[in-house]
Amino acid sequence: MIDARAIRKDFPVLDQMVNGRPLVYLDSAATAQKPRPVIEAVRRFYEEYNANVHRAIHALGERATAEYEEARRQVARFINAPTERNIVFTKNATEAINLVAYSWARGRLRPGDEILTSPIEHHSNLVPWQLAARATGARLRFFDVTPDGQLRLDNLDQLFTERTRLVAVTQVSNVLGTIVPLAPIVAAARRVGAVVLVDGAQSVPHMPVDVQALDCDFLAFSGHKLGAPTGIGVLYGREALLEAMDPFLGGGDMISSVGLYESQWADLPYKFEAGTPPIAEAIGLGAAIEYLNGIGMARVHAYERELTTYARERLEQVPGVVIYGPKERGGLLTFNVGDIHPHDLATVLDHHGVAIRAGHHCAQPVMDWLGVPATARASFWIYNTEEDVDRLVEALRAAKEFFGHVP
Ligand code: C6P
Repeated sequence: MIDARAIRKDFPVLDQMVNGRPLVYLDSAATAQKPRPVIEAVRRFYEEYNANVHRAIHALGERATAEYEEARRQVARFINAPTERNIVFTKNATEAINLVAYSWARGRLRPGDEILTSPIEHHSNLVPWQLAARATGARLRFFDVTPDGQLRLDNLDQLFTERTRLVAVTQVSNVLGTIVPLAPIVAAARRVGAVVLVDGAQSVPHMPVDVQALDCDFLAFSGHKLGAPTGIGVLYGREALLEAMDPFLGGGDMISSVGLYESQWADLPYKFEAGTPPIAEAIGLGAAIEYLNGIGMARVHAYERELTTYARERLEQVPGVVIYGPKERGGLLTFNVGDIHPHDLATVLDHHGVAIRAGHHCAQPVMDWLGVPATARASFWIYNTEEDVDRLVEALRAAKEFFGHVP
């Protein structure tokens, strides 16, 4: 088991008082805090070797390029991609998914083709497909959801048809915590020749993810949810697909030669990285991965499961608390307390130094499915402890009292 109390000391931002109480940060699904080695890596870049990459013929530029490319290799190893050519740096998971929606889907989907996705997706893995469907005449279809918030998998032979060209699905829901079993979905996709995109935004920071074992075609995730800076994300793509795709954005660095009317594209992955990339951010991502490797992703996952189970059991004891989603889940709990609006709840919790997220969590179809306008959400990472959960429960009881919901 990991020692969360020791880990916590690596995250300077957690060592502060908020509204007179020690901070309890339970919003890591929105963005995770950064460990000191990441902050140091970014500082070193700016203090010692800030320069543009792939361009400069000088010592600083060569070091910046080497560190940037080393970060790409670290990402490739972290998700077991065959080579670093499979790793495209983007701004975030949202941009990675949009890259596929533009560069793969637009040129390939035909009227009547089907994109299969689910009602539990984050907007980032839904809206790009709505736009692609509108542009191509393709049709969106959806997995069914079981009453406890899992994807129904016993009707895959009806869902997947000879028109299914793409399945885009999350590995972990950011609202329900559902862990989607991808193996049967990938197998069904293979039977009809569909391409599989996995939204790994809420899985890659929390569990071992191996793209070759998953056998997916694309995987998207954001650095900022795994301890890296904001502004860096990753698209993993199968090499043959990336090779066949047109560029997403045009500009510097993504070309091999340019004429007035025609250009040739750079090799993978640079074909998809137009303009000056987020250099410090990518180097920070490499440092975050190194930090997580030092802990071990299997241990991260095991620890979060234990802590989330503890949190679930504690919250279930608070009268009026309704928890949404399946029992077996990722490291988050989404809930409501009586008829207290989640925004009001989050405000009172903040007065107690406890940071949670409240709202629709960029997943309005999930709210529609739950039949509520909004929820509260507590999400956990490697630095959270049982004491944090106890503080959450204590603050919830105080909020109930404040709003007159006694007991
Ligand atoms: N979810 C949350 O609080 P970006 O914004 O591109 O870094 O990540 C988008 C995204 C995609 N898929 C899933 C499953 C996600 O959870 C997110 C981001 C945050 O739940 C911010 S809305």
